[in-house]
Amino acid sequence: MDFKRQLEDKTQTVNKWLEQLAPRGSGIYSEIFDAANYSVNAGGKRIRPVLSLAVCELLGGSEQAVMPFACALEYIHTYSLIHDDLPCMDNDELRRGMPTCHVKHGEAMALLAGDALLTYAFEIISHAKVDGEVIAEAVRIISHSCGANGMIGGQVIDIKGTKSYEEQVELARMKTGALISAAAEIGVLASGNRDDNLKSAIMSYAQNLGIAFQIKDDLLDVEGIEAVIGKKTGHDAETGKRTFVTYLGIDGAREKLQDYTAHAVASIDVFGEKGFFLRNMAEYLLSRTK
Ligand code: GRG
Repeated sequence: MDFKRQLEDKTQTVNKWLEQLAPRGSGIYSEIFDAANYSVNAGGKRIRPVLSLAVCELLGGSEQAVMPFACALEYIHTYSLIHDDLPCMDNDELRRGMPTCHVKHGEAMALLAGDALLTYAFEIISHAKVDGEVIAEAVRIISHSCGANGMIGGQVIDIKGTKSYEEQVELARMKTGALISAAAEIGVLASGNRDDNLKSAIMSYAQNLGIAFQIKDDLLDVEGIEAVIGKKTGHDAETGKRTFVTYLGIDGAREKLQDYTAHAVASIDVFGEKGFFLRNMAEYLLSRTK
């Protein structure tokens, strides 16, 4: 099966599980579910849960074991986007071509929808039908990756602004890379495969992929097509935010993107032919247009 077909299959699997596990409730507070599900279903690429699924399968694990953790990560990713779009952060009105959560549901409801998704992620993890020790380890991996020493710390660096290329790499490692690494790590965890060499290979792949992903995001903000990305481009330049493009220029950033992608791909040499999907995933993210 070709890569595009495999990606579509995995994305469909993710969407099926997200639909099954969607936060639900009724009553006079039910707008919170509308707001949360509005953003979960607003056209995301599902890269993180697809990565978790692919890693788990590569190491011999099952869809059932990994998907609750993978969906939890997608809920956390969605919460971060909702909060990132708020007027007190980036103040964006469009994401993925649709009005952002606060434009659609109001600022207070969007703030709460983000909070609800973050909390719900851990509820989902607690219900996973795997050993308690695996659940505890998943909570450790995911909470660390999205906390102050991970994604939120990265957002703080972003708000304060970077002063050097090295700080820019640190920002990318924390803000973007932490969740991508966590996606890979929970795939390893859920697979039950405890081969340390294979885990190191996967983690090196994910760490390089995370930085490459942010470099691509910075490039898209400069040279992407608004109608394809579904949000305003040029935001970084407009707000004076320093990015990889500021430090490296467009050509330099493209070169680094190639380098990090090549390192990601080389990291998983050990899997040989079985690494087909992950190798192609890295190439796909390099050339993505949104
Ligand atoms: C907790 C407020 C708060 C922020 C955390 C993650 C984050 C920091 C902010 C989100 C904005 C942003 C540009 C993050 C960098 C990571 C990134 C490129 C996110 C977009 O991920 P995609 O492309 O999104 O996977 P889709 O739309 O496909 O789900």
